[in-house]
Amino acid sequence: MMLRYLSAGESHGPSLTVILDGVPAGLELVASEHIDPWLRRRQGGYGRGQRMVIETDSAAILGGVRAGRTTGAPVAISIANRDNANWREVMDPAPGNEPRKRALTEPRPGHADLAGGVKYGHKDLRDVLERASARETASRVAAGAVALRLLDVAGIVGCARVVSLGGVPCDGGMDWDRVSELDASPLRTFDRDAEDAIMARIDAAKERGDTLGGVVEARFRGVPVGLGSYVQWDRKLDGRLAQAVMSVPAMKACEIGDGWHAAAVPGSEVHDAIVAREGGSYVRATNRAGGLEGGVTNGEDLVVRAAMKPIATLMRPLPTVDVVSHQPADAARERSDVTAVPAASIVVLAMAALVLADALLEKFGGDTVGEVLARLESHREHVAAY
Ligand code: EPS
Repeated sequence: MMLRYLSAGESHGPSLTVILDGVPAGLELVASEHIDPWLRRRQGGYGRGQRMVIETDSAAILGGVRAGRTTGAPVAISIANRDNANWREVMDPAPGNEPRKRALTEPRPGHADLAGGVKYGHKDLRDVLERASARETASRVAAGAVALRLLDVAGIVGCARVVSLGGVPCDGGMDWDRVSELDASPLRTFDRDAEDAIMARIDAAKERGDTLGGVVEARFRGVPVGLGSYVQWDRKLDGRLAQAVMSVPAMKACEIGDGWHAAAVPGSEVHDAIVAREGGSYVRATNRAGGLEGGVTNGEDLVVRAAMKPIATLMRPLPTVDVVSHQPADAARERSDVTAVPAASIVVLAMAALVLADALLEKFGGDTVGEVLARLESHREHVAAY
C-alpha cells in the first residue's frame, strides 16, 4: 500500500485525528481550499439532526505541509469536535468522576453497541458507540480530500451523488457539466423533480420516529487505463474499492457499474463493445462495466455505488435488552439524523478516492508530484499509441 490512512478520536471527544502517509512532496494543499469544502459537503443534506448545527468542521493541518505544499512527510490533520464542550466530564480520559454520566446500557439493534460491548467487555456501551459513531467519517473525508487533490492534479475528477433515498429513485442520469449543481441540491441529486417527494418521505419518517437509507454513487473521470491488476486477488481494484466502500458505516452492499442488474440480463446486454478511436487507442460504446474489467481500469468513468441502510438510532425505539439488568428495554435514543444518505455519498467518494490515489501511486509513484505526473504523461502516450 502506497497511501496509508489511519484515524483516531471519539464522537464527543476533543477532536478527530487523521494521518495520511505516502503523499508525494510538492502537492499544493491548503486546508480552507482543498479540505474544508469537502467537510462542509459531508455535513449537509436534508434530514440531518441537531449535531450538525453545533459543528462547523474544518481541518487543522498539523504535519506534512509547509507554505501550502506537502513535504513528503505524513500529513496530519485534526478536526475539532465543538460539541466536546458539552461532554468534558463524560469523555474525560483521566480516571475519576465515576460512574460516568450518560452511561448507555440499552444496545440499539443495528448499531455496534451489543457486539462491541461483548467483544471489548464494556457494560457502559458509550465506550463502543463513541468510536463506532459515524462522526468518524469526517476523518475519512479529510483524508479523502487530500487524495482527491492528488487525483485532481493528475487530471482525474470525482463526483458524489445520491441515486435513491427512502425507496424513491432520483438518479436523473449522470451529467459532468452539472456537477456544481449538486452542492445546491438538499439531497445531492440531479433529479430535482424527485426532491419534493423524498423530502416529504424524510419528514414523514421523522414524524414516525423512523430513519431512511438509500443508494449513493461515487464516480471518477479521466482515470488512466491500467490501474489495479488481474494477476493477484488482492491487487484487483474492484475488490479494493469494495473493501473501502463497505467499511463506511451503515453500508450493506456495493456495486461496480451495472452491478446487481448485470446478474439478471444476458451478456449481450452487459458487456461494452470496443471501438477504435481515430488515430489509435480505444473507447467503449457503453460503460456498463463501470470502468473496470478484470480488476483493471479501462479508461472509462469509474462508477461505484453503495447501499446504505437506515440509521440504527430510532426515536421510536426497537425492543432490546438492558445489558446490566438483563430486562427487556427500549433501545437507547441518542440524538440522531433521520437520514445521512447525502453525507454518505461524500464519504463513499472519499474512500474510493483513497483507493484510486493509492493505485495511481502504485503505478506512477515517486517522491514528488512532478515525478508522478511525468510517469503518468509517458503512460498516456503509450496508451494513445497502443
Ligand atoms: C451519530 C449520531 C449523531 C450524528 C453523528 C453520528 O451524533 P450525536 O450522537 O452527537 O447526536 O450527528 O454524526 C456526526 C456527528 C457527524 O459528524 O456526522 C451516530 O450515532 O453514529
